[in-house]
Amino acid sequence: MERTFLMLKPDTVQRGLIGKIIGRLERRGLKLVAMKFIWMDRALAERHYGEHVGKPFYEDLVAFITSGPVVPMVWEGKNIVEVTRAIMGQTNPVESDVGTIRDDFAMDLSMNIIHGSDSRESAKREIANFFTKDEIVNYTRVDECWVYPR
Ligand code: IDP
Ligand code: MG
Repeated sequence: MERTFLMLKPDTVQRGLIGKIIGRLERRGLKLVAMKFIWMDRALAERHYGEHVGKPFYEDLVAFITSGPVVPMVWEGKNIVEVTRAIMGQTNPVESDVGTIRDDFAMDLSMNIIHGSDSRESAKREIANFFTKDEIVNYTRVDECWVYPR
């Protein structure tokens, strides 16, 4: 199984959408293996968004992600990066495919509900920014045999 890093952004928390978004991931058959509820400080935000340093939207991005609590999570599943990027939709909700999370819940590029790693390499790095190995839980979901054929 592969893992990815997903994070519900401050807009999701403030709009009371945490349960709705997590529910969509759960019902797809993806497995939650770690989760926190935190208010990120600037240092963590800079580490998380390091790839965007120097871009015109960088300061606004860091200000937004530190503007309230967030829900960082690790999810597990086959092809998890591809599957979660597809469920999330395009970065800009205006361009997101109908039925994706960003299409269903967001109206603006800067408040687009959810972060998700874009490759296995970034997933590894991003997970390590937020979780220690001990904080990731290994378990079997009872319905796994009805999600993936043996
Ligand atoms: P992603 O979240 O779909 O992976 P990235 O390109 O990694 O998109 O950008 C990180 C976040 O920065 C986006 O989710 C979005 O909220 C914000 N962002 C990206 N491009 C712009 C922009 O051109 N203007 C304002 N915010 C942007
Ligand atoms: Mg990204």
